[in-house]
Amino acid sequence: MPKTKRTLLTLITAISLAGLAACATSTTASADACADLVSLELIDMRIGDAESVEASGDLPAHCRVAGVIETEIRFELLLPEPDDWNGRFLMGGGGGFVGSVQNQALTLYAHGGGPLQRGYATVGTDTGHTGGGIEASWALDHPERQENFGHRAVHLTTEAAKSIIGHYYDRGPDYSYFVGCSRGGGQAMMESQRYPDDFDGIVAGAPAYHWTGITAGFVQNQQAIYPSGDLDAPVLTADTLELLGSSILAACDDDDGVVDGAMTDPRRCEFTPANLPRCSEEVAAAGCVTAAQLAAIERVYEGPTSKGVSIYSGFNYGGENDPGGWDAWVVASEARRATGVPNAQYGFGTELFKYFVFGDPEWDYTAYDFSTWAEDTGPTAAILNATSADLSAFRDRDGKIIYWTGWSDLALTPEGTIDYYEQLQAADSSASDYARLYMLPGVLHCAGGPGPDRVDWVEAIRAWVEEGRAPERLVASKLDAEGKAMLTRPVCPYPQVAEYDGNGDVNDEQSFRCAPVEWIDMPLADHVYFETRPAYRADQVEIPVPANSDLEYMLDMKQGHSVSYEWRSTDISNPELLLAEFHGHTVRDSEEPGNVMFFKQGRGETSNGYLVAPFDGLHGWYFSNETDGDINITLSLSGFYTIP
Ligand SMILES: [Ca+2]
Repeated sequence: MPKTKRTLLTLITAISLAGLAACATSTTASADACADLVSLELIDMRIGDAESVEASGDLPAHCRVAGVIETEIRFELLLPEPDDWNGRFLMGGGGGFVGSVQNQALTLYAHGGGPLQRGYATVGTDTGHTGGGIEASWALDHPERQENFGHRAVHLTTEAAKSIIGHYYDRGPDYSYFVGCSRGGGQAMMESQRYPDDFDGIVAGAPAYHWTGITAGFVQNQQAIYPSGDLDAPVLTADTLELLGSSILAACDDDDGVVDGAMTDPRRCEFTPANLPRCSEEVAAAGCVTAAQLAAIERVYEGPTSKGVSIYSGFNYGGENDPGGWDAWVVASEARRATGVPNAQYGFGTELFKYFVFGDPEWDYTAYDFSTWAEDTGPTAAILNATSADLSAFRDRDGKIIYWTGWSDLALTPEGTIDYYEQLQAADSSASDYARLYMLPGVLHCAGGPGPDRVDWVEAIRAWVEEGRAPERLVASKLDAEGKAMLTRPVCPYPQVAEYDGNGDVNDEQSFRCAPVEWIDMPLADHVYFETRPAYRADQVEIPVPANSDLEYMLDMKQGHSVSYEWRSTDISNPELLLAEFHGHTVRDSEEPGNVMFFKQGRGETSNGYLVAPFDGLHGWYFSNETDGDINITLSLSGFYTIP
């Protein structure tokens, strides 16, 4: 059971709870109790409006509370009638830069029934500013708003909502949940990392958790597609997308045994853009690509770089010619170009760099070479990114978290979500006890695409938290125009995939089983390590670490190479005084700091794990022996590496 939490929003004066409790079954009484909420005063919060809303259509009667935290964090809380309340609290996230009160529990996560129909009290927030979803001028020179958007607003709204729930029902929620997709998925991850006490269960869909990495990709894609800044002259056209998408599906759709416009795992598709027909004399035309078009296409799949080093994952095959895919996110229709924001990657990428990173509305994306990307984006990353793989506090309070992403997402890279999940597993080998990932084939950003996109994530996380039923096999549906399921598929915990039995109805999930993947060589291998792959090896290394000293032991690894390891110290008097940081950095040929990435940090006498090197460089351990005695560390290694 969740513990009762102390809240920041301390009660000053409250409405008469005795009267409320006695009359809770009366609609009139609950209407009065609802209206009385406007007199509830909490520190740094005021309720502007509280009104009873009568039942209409599918929506049951409820109390709607609108309030403001501090000066400009707005929220709206919907409270079921006391007799209808299921004792639970469900917060929904928002999309893009938010900017209006949004609650994705009422929209994207209403499959299987909206929160009020199910009896949840539910809240959403505008994250502390007003504006359009792809518009960030509100952040200019406004660090408070940046922090509110980055993480504070969701947390403070959670605390405010719990306080109001406590006063309205005379008790706090038994369980609290957060669901979100896109920006909302990033909010979900931020909560798990920064405010682990807020929620018992969290669902992070297509999470925008690495803002500085993903927007680097957005801007580099736009540099390739709109190199001069002329929005009337995109390098890629609808003809290119049609050629690209149909070529990929022709090559790979039936790899999974079902021709359905989707790939079970697009990383296994052996299509190569360089093999597309080339246009003669570099004149763009339907049915072929020019050199510039090919370069732009490869940029989108390969992801952004800084000084030649990969800094974030690229996108996967899928969604090239689906409405809501490349046209909306990567390239543009003519109508969209006329708005000045040709596509959403252009909008989010340029707005983030203008208003968060550089504080310069005139910043020109065409002129930025990303060589100082890490330094330039550091302060923004500290506010917006939710990249910590340390979920120990969330785990220790019995929290559960689900991640999911559509394989055809062109907003947040599918492999970005996978990267984070693999980091979690590298940091804690039992991470799947409390964290699971689900990849949805043929699904675009949060919804849409040829693949089934409707999953009752709310019920999945509830059952896991409250009944200990870890989601082993969920079911996704695709609805027809009448809202009837026309296609169902199992949704399997990563890295399992839904495997067709070869003869059943391909539209029925019963014809599929969740099967482990037998990995074939990944596309990454073609680019990185096939030619130069070192032999598999295993070593046992003894590393003496003298008293009160530190040292590094590093392996030379290429991107995509893997290593399994276990180290154990002997002769240590107090394991808490041995600090170990498993990390990697690019090879430094000067005093430049280079790129550093931490995989696992902690104290203790032993650790083990697995790493797929995210970039070429030195990967290994920093050990700091803070005791007064010499110790020895025995390190066992196996995999693909060299010892420099
Ligand atoms: Ca297929």
